[in-house]
Amino acid sequence: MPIPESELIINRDGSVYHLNLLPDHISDTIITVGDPERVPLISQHFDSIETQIHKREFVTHVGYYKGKRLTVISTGMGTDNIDILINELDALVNIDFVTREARPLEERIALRIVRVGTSGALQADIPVGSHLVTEHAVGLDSLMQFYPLVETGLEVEVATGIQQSLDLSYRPYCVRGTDLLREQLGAGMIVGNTLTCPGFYGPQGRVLRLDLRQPDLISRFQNFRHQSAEGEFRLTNFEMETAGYYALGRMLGHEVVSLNAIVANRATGEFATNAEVAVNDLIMKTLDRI
Ligand code: R1P
Ligand code: URA
Repeated sequence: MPIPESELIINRDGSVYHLNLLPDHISDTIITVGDPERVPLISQHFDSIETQIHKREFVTHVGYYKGKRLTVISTGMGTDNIDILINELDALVNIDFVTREARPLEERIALRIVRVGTSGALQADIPVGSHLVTEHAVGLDSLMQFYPLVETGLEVEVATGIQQSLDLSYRPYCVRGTDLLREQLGAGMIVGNTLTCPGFYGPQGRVLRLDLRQPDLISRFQNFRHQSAEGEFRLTNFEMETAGYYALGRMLGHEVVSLNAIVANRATGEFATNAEVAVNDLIMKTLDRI
């Protein structure tokens, strides 16, 4: 059955609705960033840039790095944008835009998607300026209320434990990322478990003029532990997108990894004076490993 025009929206020039990209703009490996200004920070290292496109917060540069074709896309902030990003990227490679039919299962294309982002550390032993690769992502956002994500026993246990320790009315979701990509791109980085929050202030325990419903939210995040045969699980850092990537990547069959430059530490109260350096170093590591 063709997918109706209202569900898969294709612009007049044949590009997908929000990303504004054509199937030909998509390389096998895609680097994604939150901040649109981080896209040229990456493409400035390219041998050549063949295409630059933007719509809303989605800025895309396509080019070559040391002879390898790469697409770099910014997403803006939050898992609602990751829902758009991953569904539209998947449509670009796995749905025929003329017939509006999905590729047969045996012909599905798996993308490699590498998020290069910033994040706040929850634990005192994760220094600002360091790089952290996400093993498990826990989503406090509502995206997975709408998809049939299948979680392992351990993932459900962790998510249920976090629900109880935060006294939440809904169960968060927990997803372990793709091991191979994490080992390849995250070599030498701190391996962590990332909490994806539906906001930067209250949901990350920051108080400016509004009080929190749970004044001790940060220490609940910091003190959460889950023991299993695989060892002790703790939350290491938080940001606003990774769990959406890991969950949608699993369901659609794409390999995804989240690399994080730690710019703040909520245990020590520091913000990195060298945040730009940490982000630039992470960009160079990513480009050279990809
Ligand atoms: C908040 O400042 C933003 O920074 C982090 C968070 O996930 C959120 O998007 O990531 P990026 O630096 O990739 O945007
Ligand atoms: N991004 C976040 O979402 N939180 C932080 O503390 C730092 C970066």
